[in-house]
Amino acid sequence: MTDVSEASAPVPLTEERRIVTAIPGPKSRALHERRLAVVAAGVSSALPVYIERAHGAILVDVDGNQFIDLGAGIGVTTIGHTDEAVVSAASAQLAQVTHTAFGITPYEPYVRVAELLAEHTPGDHAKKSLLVNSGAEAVENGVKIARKFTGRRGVAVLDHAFHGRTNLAMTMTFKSMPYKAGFGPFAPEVYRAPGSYPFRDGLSGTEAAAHTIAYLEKTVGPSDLACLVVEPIQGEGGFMVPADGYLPALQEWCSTHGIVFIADEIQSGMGRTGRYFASEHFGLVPDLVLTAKGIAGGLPLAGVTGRSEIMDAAHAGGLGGTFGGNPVSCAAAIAVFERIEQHNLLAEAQRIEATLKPELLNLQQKYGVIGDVRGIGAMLAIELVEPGSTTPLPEAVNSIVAFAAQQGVLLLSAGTWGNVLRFLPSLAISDDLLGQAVRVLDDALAAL
Ligand code: PLZ
Repeated sequence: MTDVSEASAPVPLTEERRIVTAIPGPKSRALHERRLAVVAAGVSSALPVYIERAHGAILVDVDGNQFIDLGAGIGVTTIGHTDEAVVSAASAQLAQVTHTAFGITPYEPYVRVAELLAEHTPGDHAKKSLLVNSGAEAVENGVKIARKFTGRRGVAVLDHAFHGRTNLAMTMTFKSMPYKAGFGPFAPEVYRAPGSYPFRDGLSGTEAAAHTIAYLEKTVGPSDLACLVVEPIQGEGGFMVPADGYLPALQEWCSTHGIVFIADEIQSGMGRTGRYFASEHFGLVPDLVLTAKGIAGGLPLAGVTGRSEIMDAAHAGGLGGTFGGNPVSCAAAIAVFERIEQHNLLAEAQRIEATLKPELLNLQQKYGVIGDVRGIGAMLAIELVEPGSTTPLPEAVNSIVAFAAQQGVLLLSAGTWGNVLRFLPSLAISDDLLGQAVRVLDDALAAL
């Protein structure tokens, strides 16, 4: 090991939940005062406890409180916070070469990440990749490449989608508040169709797909569509697992009409659901796969990976960016792939589902407000409604999130109506910590 990685090696934390002050504690409150003076109001924080350290599935704040992290930085630290392999690979790369701009002078780690993405994304066809910095940038580039390849302009997306916050990605995102309100004008040529939301629409996959397709055929027509962009399991929208057969029917329609089928696997990918990509659960082989979040263990990196003939449609120099595929992020990503293989982390996602889902189903028996329990692997959710109805209960979600925070459990909400609690822990979380989190959730539900 180099001096650098030794200096930055994390001191082991105790794997425990521990609350020693009011939440937020005095140091967090003081930091929050400073922040309010200088950080734009539009940037908000769900839980304003300021984090000083993190490891595995534990966050430690500046006041010494320790939280069980069921959010993993919105599905980013999938293999755990400050994973040793990621820290040492990134530290070594940082000391070796931090930046050259791949578009000026290239380096090996970018090539290696592209090889790993080609190997692990669905399908055996020849694949190529572009690396960028964020999920939104991957979305923008996926659309850009699909347009260039097809010579068409239309972009189809689904109800409840989330694709990012840049102008095109924001346009493709469903929800107005907080993502879009007042931020127009929006990008042209984006067409939104109904999707599959079994809890709310009660449709089979075939029926829901027929709706989506009929809607797009009437409103835009397939010959004007460059691409259809779907999250195989919608993330911010509320972890909806589409009905059986829905996604394959969409993919088939796309391939019949020469529409590029793009899977936004930014939240659902990189092992989160117990397969490398959620597309695999549905038998999909997308033309392009978008990755970000979990790919680099917490460092900013995102990718567009897909059929070589589509990816190569863009002329030399047509794709790029200053920081895209940064060497330190690439080194971290290589370590993430190795870690998933060496520690059989896909099985850990299955373990988390096997531990957590039955507990959530038990809670559903006990509390009528849990209308639906859904998800795959370490991407699970409950939807809270007025008992016996589908009327959303966002206030209940807010109270549970606040209650859990006081008890040292960080829970994230989601959903178009803000009435979904999502569980997306790191795959490193122990069954013991999960059990503690469930007991806190039980108490929070009882306290409603
Ligand atoms: N596509 C499916 O989940 C990011 C958003 C957090 P970026 N989701 C978390 C927030 O409040 O902005 C996301 C996603 C899917 C695209 C994105 C966008 O990825 O890396 O945040 O740009």
